[in-house]
Amino acid sequence: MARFASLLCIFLTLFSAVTANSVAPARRWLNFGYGLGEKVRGVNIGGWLVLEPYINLSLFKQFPAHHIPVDEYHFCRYLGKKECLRQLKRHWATWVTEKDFAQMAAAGLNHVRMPVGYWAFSLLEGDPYVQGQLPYLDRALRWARKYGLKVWIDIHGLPGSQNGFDNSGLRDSYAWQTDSNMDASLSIMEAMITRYAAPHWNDVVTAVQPVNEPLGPVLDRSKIEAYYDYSYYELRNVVDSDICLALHDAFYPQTSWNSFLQYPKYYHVILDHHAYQVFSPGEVARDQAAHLAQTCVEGQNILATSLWTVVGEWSAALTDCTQWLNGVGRGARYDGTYSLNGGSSYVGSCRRRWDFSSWTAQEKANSRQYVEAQMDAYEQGLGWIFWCWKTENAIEWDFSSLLQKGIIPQPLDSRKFPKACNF
Ligand SMILES: *C1O[C@H](CO)[C@@H](O)[C@H](O)[C@H]1NC(C)=O
Repeated sequence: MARFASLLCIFLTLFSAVTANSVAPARRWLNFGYGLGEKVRGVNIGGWLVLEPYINLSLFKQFPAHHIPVDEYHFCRYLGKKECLRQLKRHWATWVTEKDFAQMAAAGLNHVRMPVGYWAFSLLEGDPYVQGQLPYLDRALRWARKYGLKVWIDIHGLPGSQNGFDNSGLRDSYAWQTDSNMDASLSIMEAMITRYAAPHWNDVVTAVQPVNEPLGPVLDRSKIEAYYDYSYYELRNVVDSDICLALHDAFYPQTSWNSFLQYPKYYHVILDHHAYQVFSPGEVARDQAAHLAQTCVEGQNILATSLWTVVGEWSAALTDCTQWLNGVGRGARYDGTYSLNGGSSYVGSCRRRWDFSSWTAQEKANSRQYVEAQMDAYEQGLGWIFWCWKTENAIEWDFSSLLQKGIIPQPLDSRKFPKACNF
């Protein structure tokens, strides 16, 4: 029998026995005041250990225009392992440095989410990916420790891809839930948790996330839940760690998780919700008032959710204009050039959106107001983690750059546009 299926049977028996005895386990001290009013304010290091074309455009522009890889899988396949490793080593070594962590701390941030692909832990037969990421991840953890930042380790891509997004490593594939890919995923999840939930990292790694954005509607939800259950078991009962388990809502309503892994039988479980308003024609067509109204709805949804909630990804984007945001070779919905799913219709020109210096004062104000409203809404829960810390040229997705431009408030809780919602 496939490992996942047999594990599931063993697990269901074992787990009910174990948890029945541990209704009130000794809670070891958590290194951050989750649930005690301390708010998560963080950034994701996107585009680092998992490449995304829109985050570091020039890496992908070395290829002929008709042969641009759409994701890291094809990036390495086109270059071959030797050259891929050479380029990625340089990228891993330079994309973030100690200075970035110092700047994060100085900006008032307290969290960093670090996405990493399964291939950093284990390669499947025939994979073009290269390895060597983990020493760089460990070095980043030591910098985070030095500047008092807490870290979530997030498996952003699993074998076969859990969502078909380019940011899973392999675009347009949805094969995560085959027996062999689930089996491989379990081993990889165990390796990640064993390595990063170890006591040695407990002062800095405060959460592990076994998978990013499993695309609920095309997957089997019961297998997602089984994978989450097993991750909890691995973290608490195998590795014996009390750090948080962060679980993405799989694009289901957050409240639909209100009877899943609940306190007090389960504890330190965080529901990770991602909030973007640019990935459908209806969303990019919203005006400022409609974007803000939706932000307030997000805050209400968080208040209705029983698990601890962190918005583990969000951005300042009011358009999908950033080049290749929707994937290499795909246009933007905002200017009507999007090519998939029946296309899109024109809302406005994308040209000026790439260049912050050409934004009008009104556009700058809208952007800041949207950021402030989101921070307020997401702090109705445990807080937020912005996507990304830095980019090459994607202004609406670049916290460090928005910080310099005065779009991100400093200090983080100062407000130019208070009370967009009634929170
Ligand atoms: C993105 O990648 C290129 C090519 O490797 C590199 O030279 C460049 O500095 C990167 N961009 C940023 C903003 O770091």
